[in-house]
Amino acid sequence: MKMSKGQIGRRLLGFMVAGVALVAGGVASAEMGQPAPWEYKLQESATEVMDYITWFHSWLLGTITVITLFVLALLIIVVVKFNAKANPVPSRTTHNTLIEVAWTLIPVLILVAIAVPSFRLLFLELDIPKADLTIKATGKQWYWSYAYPDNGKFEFDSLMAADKQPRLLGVDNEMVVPVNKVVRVQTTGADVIHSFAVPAFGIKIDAIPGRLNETWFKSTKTGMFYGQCSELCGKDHAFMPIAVRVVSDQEFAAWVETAKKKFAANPASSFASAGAAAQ
Ligand SMILES: [Cu+2]
Repeated sequence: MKMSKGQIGRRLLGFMVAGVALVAGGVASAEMGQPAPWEYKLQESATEVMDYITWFHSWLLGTITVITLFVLALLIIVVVKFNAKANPVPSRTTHNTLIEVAWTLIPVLILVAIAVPSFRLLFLELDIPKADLTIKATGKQWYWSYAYPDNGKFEFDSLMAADKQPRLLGVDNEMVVPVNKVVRVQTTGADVIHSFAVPAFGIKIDAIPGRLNETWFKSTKTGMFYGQCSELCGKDHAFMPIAVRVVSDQEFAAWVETAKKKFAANPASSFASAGAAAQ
C-alpha cells in the first residue's frame, strides 16, 4: 500500500501528538520524591542543590547538542562538497590564521563556560552551611540506621517494608526531618561500603566503614522523598531504600517526642546483630 504525501504527513503528525501526550501525561502523573514510570528526566527538585544540578544538566545538554549539530553540519558539507567526484582538483591551501585562532579560542571559552558553574555547584555541595540538625546514617547489610544526636540521641533501624507503597521504596521507620532546615547527614558503613542517595535532594555520598562522610540538604518542600543505596553492597543491595519524610517544625518536634520513647524500647541493632535483624 502506497501512502500519499498528505497521508504520511497526517500519520507523522499523529505520532508527534501521541508522543507529546505520552510525555505530558507521564510528567503530570509523576509524584514528587519518587521515580515515575517512563521517566526520562531528573526527579523534581526539592533543594537548592538539586535546582542547580537540574539547571547544569540542561545547560550541558544544550551545549553538547549545539556542538554535535555543528560538527555534523561540517561533516555533511565535507562529504557533499569535497568528495572526489564533486571536487576532483583539491585545493592546496594550508594555513589560515583567523580560523586557527577561532578553533583554539572558542573551545577554550566553551570549557570556561562549563567549568565556572561546575565549580560553583561543587562548592555549593561541599561547603556545608551551619546545620540545624545532624543525622547519622549508617549503612548496614541490608538496611539503614538513623541516629539523631541533637534530638535526644536515639537511633533506629529503617528496613524495607514489603507490603508498603511505593514498591521497594517504602520502609517501616522513615527518617523524619523539618522543612526549610539545614540537615547535615553523616554517613558511615557498619560492614561494607554503601551509598546514601536521595535524587530529589541532589545528594549521593558513600557510607564507608571506619570513615565519616558528610553532606547536607535543605528541603524546601514537605512530603515523602525516596532514595536507594547506591553502592553495590551485597545480595540485598536493591532492598535497602531510603525514605525521608519532610514535615513542619511542629510535626517534627512531636515526632521527636514519640521517637524518643519508641526507640528507647526498641533501639537500632548493634553491628554484631545487624545480619540477624535484616532477616
Ligand atoms: Cu547498601
